[in-house]
Amino acid sequence: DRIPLRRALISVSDKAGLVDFARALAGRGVDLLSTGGTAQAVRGAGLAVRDVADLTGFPEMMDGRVKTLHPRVHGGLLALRDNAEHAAAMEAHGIEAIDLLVVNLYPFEATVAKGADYATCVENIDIGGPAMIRAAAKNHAFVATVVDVEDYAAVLAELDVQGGATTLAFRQRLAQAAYARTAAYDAAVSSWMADAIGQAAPRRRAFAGTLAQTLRYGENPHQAAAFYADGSGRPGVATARQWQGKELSYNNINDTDAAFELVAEFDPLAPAVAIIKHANPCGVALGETFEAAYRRAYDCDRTSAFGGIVALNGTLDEATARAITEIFTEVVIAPDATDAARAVFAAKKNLRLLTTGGLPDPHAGGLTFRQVAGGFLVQGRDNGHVAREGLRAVTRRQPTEAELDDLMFAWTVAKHVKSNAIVYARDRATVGIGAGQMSRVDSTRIGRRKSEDMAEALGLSAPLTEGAAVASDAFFPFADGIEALAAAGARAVIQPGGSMRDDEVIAAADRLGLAMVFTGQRHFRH
Ligand code: 93A
Repeated sequence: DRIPLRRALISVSDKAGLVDFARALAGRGVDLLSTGGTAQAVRGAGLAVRDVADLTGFPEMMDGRVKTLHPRVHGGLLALRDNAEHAAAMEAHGIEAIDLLVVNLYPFEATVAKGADYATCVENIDIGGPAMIRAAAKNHAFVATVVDVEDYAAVLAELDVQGGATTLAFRQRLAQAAYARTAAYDAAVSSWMADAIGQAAPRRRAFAGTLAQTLRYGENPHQAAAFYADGSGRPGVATARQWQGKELSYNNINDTDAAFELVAEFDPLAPAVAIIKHANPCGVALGETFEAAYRRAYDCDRTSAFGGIVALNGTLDEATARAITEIFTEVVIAPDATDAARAVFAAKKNLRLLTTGGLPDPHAGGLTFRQVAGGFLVQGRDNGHVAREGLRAVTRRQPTEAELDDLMFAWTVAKHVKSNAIVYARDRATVGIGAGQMSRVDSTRIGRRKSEDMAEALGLSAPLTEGAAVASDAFFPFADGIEALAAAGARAVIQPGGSMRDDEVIAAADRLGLAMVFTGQRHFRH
C-alpha cells in the first residue's frame, strides 16, 4: 500500500508555506504541476513547475472559472493504477498519473465574513478545487490529498519515513479530512445563500463549521471536545480576542456565550452586566456605570457569583475591572476594554479577558441546534421580542411606569434563564432567580429563598423580593405560582398568558393586589 510520490498538482489560493513545500517536494524529485497563480509563485522562487494549461492544452478561461476541469487532470487523479483498462485509457489519451493533490479553495467563507456583495461571493465559489479534491480523495488507494496548509509538514515527514512514498493509512486520513472540507465548504455556500435570499426555514439545510479550537476536554474530563466556528461572524466567544489567561474550556465557552447573548439584549447606551454560572444568570443589572451595574448584579447572589462569567454590553473600564477582581472570576467578555482595565486584569493571571469588537444583534435570525439520539433538532434562534406597548394588562390594578420598567427588565432576563424560569427584579436589577426547575412554583420559591439569603448576608431588614416585579418565561398553569409570588412580596407580574386556567390565575392576582401583564409570547429555554 506504499505509493511512491512522483507527481504533484498544486493549486492553492492561500499561498502561505507554498514555496517551502514546493521546494521540499522538488528536492525529493517530485514533478510539479500548478495552476496560474500558484505556478507563478513557485516559479518566482526559482523552481521548475509545469502549468496545468500546458498539460491540458487549454488555457485557463472565463476568469479562471475553467482551469482544471479537464480529463487530463481528472483522469490523472481518478485512474486506478492497477487496472489494465485504466492504464490503456491513460496511454491512449496522454494522461499522467498524479500522486499528490494540494488544494486550498477560493476563500468563500472569508469573503462572506468580510461582507462582500452577492456577485463577489458567487465568484468565490470554487468549483474546480472541490472537484479535484473529491476525485483525489475517492482515489485514496493511490492518491494523497492535502487541503490544509497545516498538513504540509506531515506530508514531508511521511515521505522521509517511507522513503519518498505514502502509506494507505496516511492517505485515508487525508481523504477523510478532504471530504470534511468539501462538505463544510458547500454547507457554507448553502447557508450563505439561505441568508442572502431570506430562506429562514430550517429545511434543506446542511450544517458545518470550521474547527476553531480543539479543547482539552468536554463537559467532563473523559469527553473529547472541539469548538467550531460557523462562519457567521456573529460577535461573541467564537470570534473574540482573548487577551490573557489559559485556554477556555468547553464549559467556559458555553457560559460565556450565555452571558454575552444576555447583555446584548440591553440598549448599549445603558450599562448592563450579567454574571453567569452553569449557563444561568445569577445576577443581572443595569446601572449608571458599569461598576454600579456589576455591584448590583453581584448583590443578587454573591455565593453563586464566585467563579462565574461576567459579561458587559460596553467597554470595560478600570473601576469595573477593579470591582470584578475583588472575587475570583473565570472569564470577562465585553465589546472592548480600556488599556487601564486590561492593566488591572494583567495582574490576575487566571482571569480570561475576551473582547469582541461589538455586540451580537439579539433580533438576528439564524439557527440553533440540539442533538438527540439519531438526529439533530434545528430551530430558528429565539429572537422574539415584546415591546412595552405590546403588553396586555389583565388585572384590575395596572402596573406603574416603574413597575413596567422592571417587568420589561425581568422579562428580558427570563428569556436567558433555563425553564422553568422565575426572575424577581427591582430597579432593573435581579434580586432573585429561580432556574431550571421541573415545577414553576418551585422556581418561585427558589428565587425567593435566594433573595432571603442575600438579605441576611447584606443585613437588610427585608428581602428585596418585597415589592419586586416578576417575570415567568411561560404561563402559570395554576394560581399557586401567583400565590407564592404574592407571599414573597411581589407586586407585579409579567408572563405570556394562555393557560386554560388564566381566569383563576388573574383572579388570584386581583385578590392579592398584584398588577399583571401578558406578553402573548413564551421564552422556553430547556
Ligand atoms: O474557478 S474554479 O472553480 N475553476 C477551476 O477549474 C479551478 N481549478 C482550481 N477554480 C479552480 N481552482 C482553484 O484555483 C483552486 O481551488 C485554488 O483555490 C485556486 C488557485 O488558483 P491560482 O493557482 O491561479 O492562484
